[in-house]
Amino acid sequence: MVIGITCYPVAGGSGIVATELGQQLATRGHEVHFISYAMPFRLDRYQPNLMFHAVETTAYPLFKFPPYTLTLAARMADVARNFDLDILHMHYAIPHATCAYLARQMLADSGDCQPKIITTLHGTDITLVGSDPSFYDITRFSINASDGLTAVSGYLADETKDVFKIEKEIRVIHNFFDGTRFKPSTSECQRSEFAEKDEFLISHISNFRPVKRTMDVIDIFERINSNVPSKLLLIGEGPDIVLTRRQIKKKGLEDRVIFLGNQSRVEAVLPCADLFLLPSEEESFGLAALEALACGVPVIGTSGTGMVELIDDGINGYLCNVGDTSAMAAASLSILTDPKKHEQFKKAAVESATKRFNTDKIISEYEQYYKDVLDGCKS
Ligand code: GMT
Repeated sequence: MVIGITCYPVAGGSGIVATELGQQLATRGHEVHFISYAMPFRLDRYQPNLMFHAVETTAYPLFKFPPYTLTLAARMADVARNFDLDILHMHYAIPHATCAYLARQMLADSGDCQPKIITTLHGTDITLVGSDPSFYDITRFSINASDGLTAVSGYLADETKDVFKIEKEIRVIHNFFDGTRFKPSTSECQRSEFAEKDEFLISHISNFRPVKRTMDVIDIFERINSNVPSKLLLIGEGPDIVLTRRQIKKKGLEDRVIFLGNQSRVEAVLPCADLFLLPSEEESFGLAALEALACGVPVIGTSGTGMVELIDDGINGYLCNVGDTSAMAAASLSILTDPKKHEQFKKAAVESATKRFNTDKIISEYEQYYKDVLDGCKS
């Protein structure tokens, strides 16, 4: 198949999933065309069957905001026409699904073949951005205009149907991880760079947006550290980073916390950790949590979110109520202070991740879905 993929190219779950999906599809012999304003994060090497088409915006004094969405739609139509795309696969509804719709209308107008549009919903496009009153109608329209819809969890599929009153089928295709990269401790992982032998290493990866509740991460860590000597490894960047640093200083934890900023190869660091914290308010799936599990790191997450689909409470981690940092710290300590339990959780983490979210399984699900949509078995 010939597949066009558009995603946000910056560090973030939806861009990572889209990029790795494209790479895996290209490995399986499909022709993949990425269309975006920058080379996607993690698309860091040449690969046969894989091409990147840059979308350039035009500056003009009249344009207070350069119309990226129009240029993107025009580029999508251009790539579809020149490379005979079968599918335009959009990651994140806003504005990508809308641009794909526009591209398809342009192709129809010029009498060219029109690719099928598949939109993958990732989370905040539905739970935060799309449901904002200013975006609601256009998000709903663009979702309904897609030929196929997938969501990264059952939780998100239900939310989408509920919030947007969508009647179409939404195929659930979970996030996945590359098992050749995300695996338990490798020689590359230099734990001694971050923590002493007798200290626990706690980790958190996110884009430091309010929805991630990084203040809770600090609170949980403070409680853990007051019971057992520990270090906290923070990976990522975002709007709450300043607040987070301030909180760490206020609590006198500066010498206990290590900031690594954005990292393109988190698999080199993650396996060093003893525990992963993701106390998000909303999480449609939690790709970072999955990557931690795959590295043999138990996860403390939040109930009532999509994380219930990967964290088995009391088996490979714990699920606590949003904001209940006391319960999250107690759950963390129950794992860290019991070496036998810790080992069992680590083992279960790898087993559950590998069994349910391995690349082969999930890429085959996407391939099957592409075939279903192309065969007219639309959602
Ligand atoms: O985590 C983020 O806020 C980034 C966001 C994105 O769209 O890049 O991630 C969302 O998509 C990921 C990949 O499907 C999911 O694993 C994340 O759970 C989801 N984030 C939220 O729902 C907050």
